[in-house]
Amino acid sequence: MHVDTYERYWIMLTAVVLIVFTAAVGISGFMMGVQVPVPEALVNPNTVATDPTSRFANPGLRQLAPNRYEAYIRAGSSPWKFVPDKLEVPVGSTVTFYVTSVDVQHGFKLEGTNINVQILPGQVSKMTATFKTPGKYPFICTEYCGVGHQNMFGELTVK
Ligand SMILES: [Cu+2]
Repeated sequence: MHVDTYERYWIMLTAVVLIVFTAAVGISGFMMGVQVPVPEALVNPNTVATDPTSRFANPGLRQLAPNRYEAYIRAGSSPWKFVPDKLEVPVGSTVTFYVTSVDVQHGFKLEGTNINVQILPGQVSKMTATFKTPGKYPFICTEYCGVGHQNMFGELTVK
């Protein structure tokens, strides 16, 4: 089969670009630990803050084992804030975050980690990070959610 020289070059270039992009996705996804947030659970956003059987009714940090924590965080816009907005764990801790919204779409970005996720009402987003360096790790809402959006921030202290 005869293929024109220039056409063959373009086919080869296309193959190289495909290989480079596939490698980039593989490297970022597997080697750099990109977390694709999956809906961990579905909840009723109207009752999740008050239902006594919901972990979000009494949010905050819970220790599961030495250096192993889970953090339940509620995002909401009346008023605009994360509950709780202050967390503290010892150095070396691995923390699994469960975040949900009680009203509109919010975001949750934890500086210094690869956690950056949209927070949807009715859905629980789960992400995990290990904190080997002491310091302050601010978290913010990354999704414009109303006139008080700029007030939605908090801080995780590692010491
Ligand atoms: Cu928000």
